[in-house]
Amino acid sequence: MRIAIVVARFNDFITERLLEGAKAALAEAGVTEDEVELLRVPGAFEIPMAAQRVAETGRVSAVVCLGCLIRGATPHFEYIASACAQGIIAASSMTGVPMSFGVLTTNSAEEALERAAPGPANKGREAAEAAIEMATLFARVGDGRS
Ligand code: INI
Repeated sequence: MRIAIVVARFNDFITERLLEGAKAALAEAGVTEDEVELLRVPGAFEIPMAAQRVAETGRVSAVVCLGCLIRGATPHFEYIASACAQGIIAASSMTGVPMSFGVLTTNSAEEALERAAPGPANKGREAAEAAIEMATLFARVGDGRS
């Protein structure tokens, strides 16, 4: 099973931890490193574009989307969070490839760190597990054309 991970560089002190959690979950599920396609993008806003592009290649069974938005001085927060979530859903609907949402939207860096800590609460791990489950489900359901 080939899986893509799209990870934002913005707030990389968090997103790299989400990436570690996602990679660990994929490895535990038997997905080898060769079967993981990693795409880095500038920020959460760009995640849906890259997710859609890699899904359109037909190479991957699911896309894990990882990012981190920390509410603060930026008025961008709501716009980017909304564009990211809606964009991922739209990209998944348009391509038929499941995409999971491992994008943190928190009030503080502390909250983000809690959700990016190693272990079962890591949201990158959770997103990877959801992606595998959905890819497995879709493989079982089929596309109705065979
Ligand atoms: N991108 C993030 O991933 N997280 C943020 O918290 C954030 N803030 O705060 O602005 C952010 N902005 C960058 C944005 O995602 C785009 O990369 C940028 O606007 C260029 O299109």
